[in-house]
Amino acid sequence: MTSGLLITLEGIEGAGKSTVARWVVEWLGKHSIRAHLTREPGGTELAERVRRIVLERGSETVSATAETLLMFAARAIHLDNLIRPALARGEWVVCDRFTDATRAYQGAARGVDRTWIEALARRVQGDLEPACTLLLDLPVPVGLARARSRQSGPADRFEAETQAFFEQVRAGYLEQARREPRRIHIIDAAAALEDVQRQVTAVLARMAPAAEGEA
Ligand code: Z5A
Repeated sequence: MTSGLLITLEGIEGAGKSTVARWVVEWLGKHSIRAHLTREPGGTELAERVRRIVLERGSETVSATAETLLMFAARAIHLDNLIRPALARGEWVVCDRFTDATRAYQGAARGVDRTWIEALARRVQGDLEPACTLLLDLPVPVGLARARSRQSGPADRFEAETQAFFEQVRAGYLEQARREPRRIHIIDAAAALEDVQRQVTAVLARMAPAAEGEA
């Protein structure tokens, strides 16, 4: 049996990752590819508990170092219990955020040392890398307006961040895409959803042999 592929979606808040991730799983299903939809931080019962710790705005300080370690702790649990077993069964995994989010949020925006992030990534992931990453890119005010129009309840630790913070996140993602142009595909996420889906189809069709000719 051949092993499955890991596809990740990245972008700032409100870029449309969750919407597009659901659509990607449906698209793969129509092409006879079984895919799991999951997210980070989270994805398993235990990793979702870590997610709650890292997102909630409590009274104690959570340093950028602690935040980075929590992201990788959740990722290690997620990899061991969901991602690696699924890939070993030959299934695909569509993951809403992965290590590029740590590079962008903790690295580019919070200033955590990049070498340390890469060392943790190697330790936690080994040689596992996404086969393809869809970077949903759009101007920060557009993403924040989308996210805030839909937000219910109090803002979490990231939702409470400033526009300047998200500009650094976006710049961090675009820098990573320049470093890895073969893996990271920039999608114009400011476009209407049908156009975003068309751009994503062009990428997926190159990965899913059954869908050749559809792009
Ligand atoms: N984080 C981190 O710091 N380090 C890490 O390593 C990881 C994560 C893994 C939780 O992530 C936080 O964790 C995240 C970074 C941090 N915080 N932030 N920011 P999350 O993914 O759960 O949270 P999020 O980015 O805030 O998700 P989101 O706001 O739900 O954004 P989204 O998934 O990209 O958007 P969406 O829900 O699909 O769409 C938003 C709205 O726009 C919705 O009403 C859609 O119907 C609409 N939409 C979507 N596409 C379109 C188009 N094309 N046109 C018009 N409207 C659209």
